[in-house]
Amino acid sequence: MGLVKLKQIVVGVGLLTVVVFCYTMVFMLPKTESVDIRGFFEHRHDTLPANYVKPINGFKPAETGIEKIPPAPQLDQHVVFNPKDAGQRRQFETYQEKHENAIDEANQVMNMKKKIEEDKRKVAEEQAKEEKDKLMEQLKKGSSALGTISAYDNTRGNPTDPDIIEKRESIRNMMKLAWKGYKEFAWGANELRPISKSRHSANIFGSADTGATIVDALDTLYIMGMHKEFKEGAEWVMGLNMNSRTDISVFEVNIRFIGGLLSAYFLSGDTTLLNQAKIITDKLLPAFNTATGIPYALINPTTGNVKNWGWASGGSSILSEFGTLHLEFSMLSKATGNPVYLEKVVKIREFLRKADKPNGLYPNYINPQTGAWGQRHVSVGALGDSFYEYLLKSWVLSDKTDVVARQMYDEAVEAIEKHVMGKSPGGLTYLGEWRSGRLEPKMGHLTCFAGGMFALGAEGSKDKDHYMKLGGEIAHTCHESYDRATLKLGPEAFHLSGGNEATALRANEKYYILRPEVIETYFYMWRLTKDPKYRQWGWEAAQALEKNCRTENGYTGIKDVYAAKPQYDDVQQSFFLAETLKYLYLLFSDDDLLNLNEWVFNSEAHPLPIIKQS
Ligand code: DMJ
Repeated sequence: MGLVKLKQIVVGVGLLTVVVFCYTMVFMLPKTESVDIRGFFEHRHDTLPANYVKPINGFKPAETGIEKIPPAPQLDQHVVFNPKDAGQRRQFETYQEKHENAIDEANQVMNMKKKIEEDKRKVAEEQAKEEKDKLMEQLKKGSSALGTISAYDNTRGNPTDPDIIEKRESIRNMMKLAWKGYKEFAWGANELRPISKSRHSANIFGSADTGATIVDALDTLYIMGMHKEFKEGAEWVMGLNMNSRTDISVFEVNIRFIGGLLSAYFLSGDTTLLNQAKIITDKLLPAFNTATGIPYALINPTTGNVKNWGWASGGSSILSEFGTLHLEFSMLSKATGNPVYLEKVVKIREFLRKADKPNGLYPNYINPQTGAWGQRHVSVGALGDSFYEYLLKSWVLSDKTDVVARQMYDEAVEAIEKHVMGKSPGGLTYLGEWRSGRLEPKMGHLTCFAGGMFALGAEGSKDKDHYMKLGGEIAHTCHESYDRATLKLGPEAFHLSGGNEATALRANEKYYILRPEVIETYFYMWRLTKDPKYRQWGWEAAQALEKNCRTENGYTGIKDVYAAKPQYDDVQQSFFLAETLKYLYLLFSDDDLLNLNEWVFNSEAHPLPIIKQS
């Protein structure tokens, strides 16, 4: 069918070429002594009055008193048309005939063009349909190696305290607005611009419309009981094709898409979501073909070409990216029964375990072919963060059987405490940026997730109280960064020295892009300590979001948390729906909703079930 249409297009293009040629030839006819027939193309006259004066080049309109014709452009030679002159009349009629023929031909060209466009559209539609049908077939095939998963009961964890019920309901309403705006103005795009009411994407997602917000939001919609919205999102996902013609980020696709689809599968029991996760993961696999097994950061899913970010130290891969795959890949192997995904991440882990580590620390950059570390920069924030998170969570997800991961986590945290952690003059505990032995007293918003991580890792550590305390201290520092800002939302980065404690200094540190990390830490601290201040702090953040980031059609980031009034960045990040709102909602739910003894949240807050070993 596709071939027949292709032939039609070729014939069409041929015909179009002939017609355009004829048409051009008419235009190229030589100008006669007195008449330029090109003028005919500008005015069409079906009936001529007896004393009609043709306004064509070379004829000067006569003032007849009966009809005034707009004057033709002034030329050197002017001829008054005399309708009684048979010769002139014949000449005129010949031109008129040519004119009409040319118009007919022009119409034919237009029709032909329309037809070609129409045919092209049909071919594209058929191709898309064929691809979608093929995808649907694949999605329906293959059952889960875990057997039937029954749908999760989202009504668990309903609070009973009327104040908490009300707060939880307002978080749900925030989700409703975020989803509604996205659906209305950016459906299928990666993200929404709520103010300009338009579509947004970032380079991490590549060139295609891959609905990052839909995939990221599915599980949040599910647990909030927004079933109609979940269904429309899940249906859209059935047609999702990672067919970008430019590079996509292996890490981002993993945490948002593969993680999001796996979660939605485990909550709803819909196997097509699992199969979609598998199809997308398979597209990433060429990135892992390196000497060390450490993947490249970027892959073009159309060509299979791979590379690293141009800015990453000497062509390195990044720790927080290749170190944040273990949960999803190991779960995918469990659910599909195919070991290939687990093999990939175990190889990465083994390489890192055996590598020489300066002061027991993991630098952020490594060359995936030589295995050599790049710049000696260590961070528990940007470029490092979720690597540490995934060591701990791999152990939790494996029902505490992955002891290698736990040991690597414990050793890494010990080194972090020794070299990357500091106390500000005002007594705030922070995690800074370590560069070749020097600790910079500056902490990123991203680093604030670590409060929750320390608290989660306390159980099973050598000193539970110590790590719970550390979690609380990081939560406190990060809360200070919110509290000291005019708009009560935290900056992207803040300093902890010289009278600038927990505040940003430079303009490029002052923005807030709806990030979740601080609220994530409040959530873990609340679940693990039950200290009401964490709910209080979470509520303060929710109110600040309502006041400063809410717009008529969704939520936006802001450019300066110290400004008197918010200036919008006009982007509703997909992680706002995946993480920020989910952690807020869970903060005001009882522990039974996604209980931490049963579920592990990936780096994008997508819950994966702990598969019990006995
Ligand atoms: C999220 O996409 C993930 O949490 C990631 O690991 C880093 N941070 C962003 C949100 O801030």
